[in-house]
Amino acid sequence: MSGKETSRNRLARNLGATLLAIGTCIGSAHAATVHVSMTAREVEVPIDNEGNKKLAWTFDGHVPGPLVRATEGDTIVFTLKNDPANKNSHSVDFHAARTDVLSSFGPIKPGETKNFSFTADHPGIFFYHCGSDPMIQHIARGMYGAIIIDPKDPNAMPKADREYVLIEAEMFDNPEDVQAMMAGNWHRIAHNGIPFRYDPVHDVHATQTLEAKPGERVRIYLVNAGPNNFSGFHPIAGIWDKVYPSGNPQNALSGMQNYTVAPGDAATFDIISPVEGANALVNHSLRSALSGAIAILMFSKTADPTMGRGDKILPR
Ligand SMILES: [Cu+2]
Repeated sequence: MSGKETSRNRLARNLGATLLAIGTCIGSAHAATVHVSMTAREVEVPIDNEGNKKLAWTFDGHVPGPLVRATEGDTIVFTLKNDPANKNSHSVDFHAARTDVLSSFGPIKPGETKNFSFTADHPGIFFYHCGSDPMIQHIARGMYGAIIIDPKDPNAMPKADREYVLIEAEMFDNPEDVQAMMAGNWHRIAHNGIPFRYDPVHDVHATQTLEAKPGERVRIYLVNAGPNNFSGFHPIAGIWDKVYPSGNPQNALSGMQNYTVAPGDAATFDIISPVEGANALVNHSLRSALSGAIAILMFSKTADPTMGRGDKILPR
């Protein structure tokens, strides 16, 4: 009798442990720890398609900074180093994080390093930037980037055939002139650091377009770095099949001609072309478009298979 109870208890205990293990496994099946490290660097970067350079403040020496990607539920462990050769304090502010602003986002001096971590609780496309004073200048000089948090449910959104990140940002001829930034007196608009970067129509020195095949679902992640300008994002000769404000699959809008992305905001835009030809992706505030915020998306049956995939999601 007691022997039977013992074995029944053991069975129950084992079953309980198994169920607990399965539960833990389901709860963390895709959760990972993602280590991200960046170095603030004050270096010269290209400012146009001709290759002219100017001193910028950057994450890892590029404008924009690295594209960060993780999955909903992941823990992101972030390390920021401020290059000892720099002259200024720098910091990072991840819009994908819920944390303490002072300890996580506070500035560090040249030569210092800091760490913080957060869980990626919300899927979507989020802005990150330096928040050191004056923040308007740290962003205008190039300290910005994008982080994609993929939904943990792979079927939460239609599968994209190609993906492109476009970070729109104002450029100022004199990056020392904080008063011009405060007054909104920008001179050009960049996509991924350079005006007309993907538009050989308006700049003969541009060497790339965004590419896809007719019928493919192309997913554009538009991040508006600002610091001040709004972006009304429209695909000339197309319609956004879906728009997801902040990139969250629960925010789906359909059949949109234009959707406004505020400074510091981002959204996911899906487009499908039934025909070969070009769409021009513009900020339809036309001073912005004609100052650099036009990207050509070419639909052709012979589209470069590497574009919009791997390291060509943010083509440099
Ligand atoms: Cu900075």
